[in-house]
Amino acid sequence: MVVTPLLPALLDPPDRVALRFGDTALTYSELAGAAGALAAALAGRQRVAVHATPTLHTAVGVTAALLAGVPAVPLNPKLGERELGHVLGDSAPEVVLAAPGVELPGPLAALPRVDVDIAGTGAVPRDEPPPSAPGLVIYTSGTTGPPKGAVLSRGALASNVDALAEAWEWTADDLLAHALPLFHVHGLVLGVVGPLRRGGTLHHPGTLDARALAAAGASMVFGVPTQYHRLADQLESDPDSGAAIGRARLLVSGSAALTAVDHARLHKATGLAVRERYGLTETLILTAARAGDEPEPGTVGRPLRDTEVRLTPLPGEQGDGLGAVEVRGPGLFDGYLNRPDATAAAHTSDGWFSTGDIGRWTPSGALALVGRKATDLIKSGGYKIGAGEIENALLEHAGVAEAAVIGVPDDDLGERVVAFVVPAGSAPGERELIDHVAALLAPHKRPREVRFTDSLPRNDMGKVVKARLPR
Ligand code: MCA
Ligand code: AMP
Repeated sequence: MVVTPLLPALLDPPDRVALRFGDTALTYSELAGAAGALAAALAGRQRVAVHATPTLHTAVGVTAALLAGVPAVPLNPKLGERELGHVLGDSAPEVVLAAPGVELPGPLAALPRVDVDIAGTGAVPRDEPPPSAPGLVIYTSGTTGPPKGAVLSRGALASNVDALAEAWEWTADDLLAHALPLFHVHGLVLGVVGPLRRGGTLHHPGTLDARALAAAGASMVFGVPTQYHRLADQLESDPDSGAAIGRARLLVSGSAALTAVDHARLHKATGLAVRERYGLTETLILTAARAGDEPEPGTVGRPLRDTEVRLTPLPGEQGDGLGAVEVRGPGLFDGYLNRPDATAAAHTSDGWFSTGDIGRWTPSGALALVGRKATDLIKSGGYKIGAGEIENALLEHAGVAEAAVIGVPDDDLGERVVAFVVPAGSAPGERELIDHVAALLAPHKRPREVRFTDSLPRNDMGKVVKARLPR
């Protein structure tokens, strides 16, 4: 069977920059050489971990794994020891890809290491696995327990970025700029696989700074709302950068809701209306505001080609148009690694994936998200954070008798993590508890604030009622 390549531009390299990180760039020929050489070193492996710093090395490493047909597990380089131990135990990679000279944390350092040589020269393999083969395993938080690895097939990656290309009229001529982390769908699938599959260019300036972005000359920009919020702040005193950024075709926001205030501020500064798109790690992107549509702030656009989205009325709330967002389509994951129980629980009895989000349709056919079913999921800076994971970490501290973690509205982060703690005996210091969580989990999961209390509000069954905690 002839398999259509996932990254055709690497087989017939155009004369163009493929990847630029800061001041270092690789053309398509150079990328084909470096990733081809690395792919040869990976051939035949079952799974490979990638120490996913926001660098050219990570993009080359993941590209090589995709060329070699070896599923890649991109790892947040700042994972705490508990989380890293879990992810490595669960995904069992045979080797780790890392930039030369970079020191790896304990359990990762124990794996056989392959350094990413961005100057390598090798041939791109001509054979690749079928679209049904796994391409990436991306870890995502749930409400309780440790993160789960979502297995994304090569076909899901290809069809999703192709559907987005159609929605955004995305071509090889586009220069995409973003400063996203490379261990999540947003930065890695949309932000790296996306431009490489088109044969276009990615520029990663490190941060979504107004001047750096203005200098990039991007035609498309991707970011999370926290980045756009900070950009809007900068542009208030930098109209020249606003005008330069406004020469882009599209500013796209996702991973969390962009506020109407930031929509308006960015429109004023750049002349562009930000387009939102919506998705999950498990589903890839589901809906998007099209390039040709006038975006409606507060909505996340229409379903992508071949993606079905339905709203199932919530129990006891029929008739108001609100419903649980459930989906089917070619971008959906194959399941959570080693977790058939969790995979089954995430689907309805008739096989649709339950996103956990609540939405309604607008008269124009766009989806508006109005909330989430679980109060135990927090979105901070665009990162999904399970409250249970932080509560468990807090409870491991001798000074904590009870803990409840919530997301509190925050202008910059969307939500910020706040922990309510009933101390065991004399209260430990707030800093001590924050540092305790930071040692076990990724830094973005640590509470920004700890509030000590005598008791937590509980219902008759003894369950904590988070809605009664002061926000
Ligand atoms: C945090 N810090 C703290 C505390 N809390 N330090 C002390 N005490 C605390 N309580 C640390 C942080 O860990 C960080 O440290 C530093 O303070 C600054 O924090 P902050 O300003 O919040 O973060 P930032 O480093 O400036 O990053 C903001 C960010 C980031 C760039 C918006 O949150 C980000 O990259 N978000 C993107 C998330 C994303 O890609 N989501 C996609 C998944 P240190 O510097 O040491 O770390 S969703 C997805 O893929 C789906 C499909 C979708 O729809 O896209
Ligand atoms: P993750 O599991 O980290 O991929 O996060 C997926 C969640 O991010 C979704 O279930 C939504 O709650 C949220 N999300 C993604 N994009 C948007 C958006 N444009 N607006 C609001 N929420 C979003």
